[in-house]
Amino acid sequence: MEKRKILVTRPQLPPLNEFIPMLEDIWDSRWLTNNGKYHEEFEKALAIFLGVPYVSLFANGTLALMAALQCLRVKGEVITTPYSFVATTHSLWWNGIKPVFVDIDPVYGNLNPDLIEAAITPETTAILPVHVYGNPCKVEAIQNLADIYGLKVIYDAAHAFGVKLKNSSVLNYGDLSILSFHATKVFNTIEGGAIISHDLKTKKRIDFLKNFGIADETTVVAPGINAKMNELQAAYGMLQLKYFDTAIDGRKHITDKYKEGLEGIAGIRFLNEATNVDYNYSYFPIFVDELEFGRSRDDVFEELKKYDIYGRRYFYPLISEFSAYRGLPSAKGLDVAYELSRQIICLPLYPDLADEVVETIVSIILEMSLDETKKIPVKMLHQIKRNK
Ligand code: T4K
Repeated sequence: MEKRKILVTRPQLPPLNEFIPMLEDIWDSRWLTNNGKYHEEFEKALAIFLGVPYVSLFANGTLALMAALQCLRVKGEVITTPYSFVATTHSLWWNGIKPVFVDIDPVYGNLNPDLIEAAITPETTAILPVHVYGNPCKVEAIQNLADIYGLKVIYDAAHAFGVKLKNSSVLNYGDLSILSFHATKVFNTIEGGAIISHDLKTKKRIDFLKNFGIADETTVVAPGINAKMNELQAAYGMLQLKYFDTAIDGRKHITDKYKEGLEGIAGIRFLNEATNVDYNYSYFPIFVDELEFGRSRDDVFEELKKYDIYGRRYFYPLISEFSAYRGLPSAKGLDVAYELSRQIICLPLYPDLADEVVETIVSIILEMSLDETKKIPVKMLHQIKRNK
């Protein structure tokens, strides 16, 4: 077993010897940011790689979310999910938009389209769903509602780099999609992000917005922000693209190994793959059903820590439980999201994670499921739950 701590993820880096000549080139050119040559090259290469019409690079995914909302002039209320990273809802807050939380589906944890209609008011202007763990949302149902009610759809696709639905990029759905290239993501540029748009006019507007709204030396067309990706990140991103497919193969291997090991353990659920989706294997979430497993999610989380293995409870607590949002009327009654957030652990997953580590994790969980002496009798757990 590896000696160092096993964290939920470990960033994939390109070979240093391939990066150094690019750094030398940047040093020579003295062109560091503001639409340099690597930026141009990376934007075009990404659009082809992902199979999308237009890419606008960003300094990070959060700024991309904020700019996407600005670009479409989204205001009033936006329907969104409480089961995500806080940046999703923070982007609304920074735009002066009221988040309206809607509960999620119990299997994949994505916004439940069946509950959206009831949350629409005359103030609603958009829907901001998240493809959680890279699992595609019910995009057609969401688009149907958006069409009927005249709403924009912006996908937070921070986890969905490279994911395809029916052989086409999942980023092609909705009005805009945003990506994150943070160090912890399946594809990273250290920090970074992008907006995917479907026409050149929209891309141009996004590009103005991320550069202070500057259209040319004497024209500012909008109160933009500085959200540009620099040349070092873009060059690094070009290299990362070369190794993406191999990284996905490594991730799939680890995922399959987890599934094989955990299959059949009562009370441990993992996500099954749909046949019409090409996955990126960005996370390996498991859901611990305390009643069935006999031990809680936190028991598993703590037990793994004893072996220096650090899963992460993405996403616990819910965004709607944080002080900024818990006073909102929609922060209540999110029963499915609440339940999943108490069951979730994302197990360590990265391309070069050793097989023995996966085997160790599986055996720790298996052992816990068999540990009758420490198990709380199921009957008593039912009692505790009812009394809550
Ligand atoms: N929307 C969604 C749905 C998102 O998940 C995110 C980001 C965003 C929007 C916003 O995109 P960005 O603005 O970030 O581009 C991490 C990431 O910082 C965050 O990007 C990500 N979601 C979120 C799900 O995870 P933390 O607070 O868990 O990060 P941290 O520092 O605890 O790192 C996680 C693990 O990775 C640790 O075990 C350490 C390890 N790690 C981390 C870094 C930075 C490394 O081994 N090396 C590293 O360089 O948020």
